[in-house]
Amino acid sequence: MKKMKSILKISLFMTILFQFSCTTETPTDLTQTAFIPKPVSVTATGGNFEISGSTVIYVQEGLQKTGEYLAGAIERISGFAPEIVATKEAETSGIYLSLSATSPDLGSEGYEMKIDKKMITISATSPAGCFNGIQTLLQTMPVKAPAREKLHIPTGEIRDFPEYAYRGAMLDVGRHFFSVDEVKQFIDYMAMYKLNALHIGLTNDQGWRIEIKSWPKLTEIGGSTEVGGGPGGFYTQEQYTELVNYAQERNITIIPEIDMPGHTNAALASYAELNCDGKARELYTGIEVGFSTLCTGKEITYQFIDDVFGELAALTPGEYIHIGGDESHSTPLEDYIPFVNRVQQIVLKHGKKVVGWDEIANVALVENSAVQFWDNVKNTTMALEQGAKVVISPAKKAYLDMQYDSTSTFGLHWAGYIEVDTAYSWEPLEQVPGIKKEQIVGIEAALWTETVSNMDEVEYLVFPRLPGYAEISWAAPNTRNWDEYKIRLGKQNKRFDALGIDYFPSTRVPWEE
Ligand code: TNX
Repeated sequence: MKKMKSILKISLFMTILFQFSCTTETPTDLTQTAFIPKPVSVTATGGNFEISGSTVIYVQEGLQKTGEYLAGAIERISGFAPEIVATKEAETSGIYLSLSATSPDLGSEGYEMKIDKKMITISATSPAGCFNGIQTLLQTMPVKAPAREKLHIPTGEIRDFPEYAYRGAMLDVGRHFFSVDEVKQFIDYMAMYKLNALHIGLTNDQGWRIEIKSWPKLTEIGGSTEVGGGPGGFYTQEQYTELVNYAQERNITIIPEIDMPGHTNAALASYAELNCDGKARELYTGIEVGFSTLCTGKEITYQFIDDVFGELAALTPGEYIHIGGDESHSTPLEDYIPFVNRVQQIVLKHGKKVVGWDEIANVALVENSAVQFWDNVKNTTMALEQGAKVVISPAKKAYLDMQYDSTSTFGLHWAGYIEVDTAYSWEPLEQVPGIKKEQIVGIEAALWTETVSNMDEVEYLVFPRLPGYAEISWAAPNTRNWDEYKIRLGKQNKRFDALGIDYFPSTRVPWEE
């Protein structure tokens, strides 16, 4: 009887132990991970690599920051804080970040990852490639694991590189202001999906958001409100630099836009002399477009632009400055053309390349310019004829501010409704007749913020469409297919929930139970 009891006890203990150890599944098939964007190739070898309190991250020279990023992420997930060790040798255990990759097709942002039972090696030709590999690795882990519970990474191999060099998102902080922390959050969301370009719309009719020391009223007055009449806000140059650096540490270049000659009411309200009639405009908090213009015939206008771009260029490590140029309905074409001509020269003078909305193709573009296709195929074709490159951002497909459907809470629908499948199922090469892949810099999904004023609302429009745009810019066309993608996307809901992301629960996606 006593023996019976102890057998019962042992078996009860075993059951509890078994159940306890099975609370988190141990994944063993790397090919079953719902990676977004989809890697070029994934093979599985059926085992596991364990991340525990003793896991070390070895980094080759030049990868200290990249290693710190990975260590920080692992700590947030598991509570384990991996030690980072600089190394010159090829390692045999732990996680090893290396710049020893040689395969030329990896390019500057590709990577190879080998996961076996003792070791994970991510190798690339640049820190950017390693960073991308890290994002892939993080997708094999939960967003949040029980504290100090070992993480199990399925073994296998991944080879991966992007289709397009420029993989962008745009955030309009002119219509509604978003704080430094909110923009950092946006940057983190981009980094999760290997996006590498944040185009930030720093000025618009409703607000001027970047401190310009030589023209202080731009932010004092022009930064003081936003759509709906809220308090607005702006970034000091120090804060802006903090954003630039935060982005850079995540392989993201910030492309600042100062929109002109239209979309300039905030500047025109700040300085009377920028208006042709010498009278300051009232601040504007509505959502109309096309009513404002800088005074293209006044010399002070160009002094102003020179000062603004001078200060901005000094804050910008990236190669491009975005000059806007869109919807200048109050600027006659005969004024618009010489104006954009001079603005291009000012950008060049400050050592930057020009990018602008497709309307700027009406002007003789300077060398190395890029044009952002958003609406007008004719303009974009003119840009191509001039030898410019194109960023593909068709409003009908890639505008994150378009509503999903007629019931959507936030967003506009002037370019149509963009459900999650529509957002995913299009091809950059088919947007402009005759365009060749070499003429495309990449793609960009734009979030205009007339209708959204906080991160919950931003998340509703951005998720779950952003991962799809990331896949379009990363994965080759013949590997993309909605029916297969939607399964992977459906598996992201737990991640979104764990991250506190208020996504739109589209019924077209088979969300996991
Ligand atoms: C068009 S796209 C605009 C923006 C608006 C947006 C709203 C572009 C270059 N201009 O000014 O915010 O539509 O969807």
